Amino acid sequence: MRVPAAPSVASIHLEELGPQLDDLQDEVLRGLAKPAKELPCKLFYDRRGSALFEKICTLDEYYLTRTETAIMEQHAAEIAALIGERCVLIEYGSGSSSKIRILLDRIREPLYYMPIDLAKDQLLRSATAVAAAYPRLNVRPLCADYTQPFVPPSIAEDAARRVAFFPGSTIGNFHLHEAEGFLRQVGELLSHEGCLLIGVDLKKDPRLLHAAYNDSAGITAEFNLNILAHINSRFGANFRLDQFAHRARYNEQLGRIEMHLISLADQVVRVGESMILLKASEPILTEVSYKYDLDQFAALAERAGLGVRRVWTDSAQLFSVQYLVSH
Ligand code: AVJ
Repeated sequence: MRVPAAPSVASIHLEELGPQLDDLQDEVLRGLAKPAKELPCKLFYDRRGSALFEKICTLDEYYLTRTETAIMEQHAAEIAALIGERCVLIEYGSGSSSKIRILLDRIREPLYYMPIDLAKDQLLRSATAVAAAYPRLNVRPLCADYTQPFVPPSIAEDAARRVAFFPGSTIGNFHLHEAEGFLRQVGELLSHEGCLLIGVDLKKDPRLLHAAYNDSAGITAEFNLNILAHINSRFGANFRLDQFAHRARYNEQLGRIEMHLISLADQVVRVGESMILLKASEPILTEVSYKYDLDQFAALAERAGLGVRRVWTDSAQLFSVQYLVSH
């Protein structure tokens, strides 16, 4: 009788580097205590939020995902040649781990893949799927908040090169000084010979940007409101979702999309042990999404000790994929 092979699911070990529930709740309360209230955008991604984000990525108005994917596919051979053989791939904010497959299909003999994400369930599911699709790859998922300083466990010291992968223009969610700090931290991790492959969204006609963050199906609005449902269930809060409205605007001066939830009434909300007072029309900032010029991003990278070696864009210059090395 044939015994079915043990599923590779069992071999996936997930490493955790915090954050603690209390740390996250403190961050939520600190943001809500500010004169201009804000919430950390990493809290969008509970199970429903991750599913809504995947849906956003398929929308006509949301040009980012399909444009980045097309750029990567078109230049996959060149990217793979730059990366070379026997590398370690470290992905920041791996989500569904779909874009990494474009690289895994082309790179010669990749040794390790370390997807890093805060959304644990999705991380384990996607890492398991990648491990099943690439049986010779060593997949080491890490549940961590990479917006905080952290040292990932050292893996594969025998690898030829460390490759950091940061797609989706998630770098745009950092304020400019934070982006510099983050890039410096990545650069230090890469050491000599390492590289960073990063997706960077570009400045463009504000009407296109407005449409991308105010889609006609209302999925982005649902995604934005869902952060409140997530906070309710995770931290024992009682936000009423029907008492808030989605707003996303492009701030041309600062070159960024600003996504807010607007309070529709004077209201009091409980978060853990704290009471939060909201006035009618008061905004809570839930996300910024910076758009860059190529020169501006190169200057930012320089300040962080990284050099831009190669830039690929689409013909309409909507989006860029960039190859950076540490000096
Ligand atoms: C994947 C985090 C970069 O800012 O465009 C999509 C998230 N927010 N629609 C972005 C998002 C609203 C997205 N990032």
